[in-house]
Amino acid sequence: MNQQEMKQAVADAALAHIKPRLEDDTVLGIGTGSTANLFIDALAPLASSINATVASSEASAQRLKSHGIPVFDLNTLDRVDFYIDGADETNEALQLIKGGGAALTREKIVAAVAKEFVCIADESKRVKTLGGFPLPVEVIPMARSHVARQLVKLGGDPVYREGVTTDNGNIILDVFNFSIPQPLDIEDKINAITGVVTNGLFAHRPADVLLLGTPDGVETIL
Ligand code: ABF
Repeated sequence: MNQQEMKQAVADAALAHIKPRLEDDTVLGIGTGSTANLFIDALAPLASSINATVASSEASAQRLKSHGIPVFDLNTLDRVDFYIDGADETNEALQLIKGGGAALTREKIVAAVAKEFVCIADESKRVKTLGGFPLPVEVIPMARSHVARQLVKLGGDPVYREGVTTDNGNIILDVFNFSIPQPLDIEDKINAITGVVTNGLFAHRPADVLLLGTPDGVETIL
């Protein structure tokens, strides 16, 4: 399987993973990105039996609605049963870097609420130590320079993502050259910088299940 086929395979595997547990009142959390898009498209044939979703981005909400799948404001729901989303990197503990698509804050909120976070990714995302992928940090615009200076003190090289405004009206700093052997600690330290909305480390709330696409098929990692 090539990378595209692996993404399709994990999207299909995620559907197979949740389908037997779908009930009339199941709430699905839906992520963002090319792998999540394949999952949204795989859901389309089930549109009439899916009664509630929340989306981690406006783009995913639009895609769901285009298939006739209802999308709700998270505040109108008391829970999310499954959250299905991709990642930019995963380590063996299923701690992730996310946010390459600039949707990290809403992704973190949906993940926080979800009972089960199912991560779908091809094997290029699996690493020993997080940080090869530049870590996205969502920042309030007026704090950009302050936050960048603090990120340098932590040892990274922050770069302003030109031309990107998040769905929340903020900017993204991508932190390059930042190996992250202790993700829990770094997640906390970056979130403690005034002006940071959140960062793309999902260490305190890792995935519960990883469906990993490999050339030989989909591996389920718990
Ligand atoms: C989202 O999609 C992001 O958190 C992550 O940045 C990205 C992964 O994208 P893709 O599936 O296109 O590789 O889940």
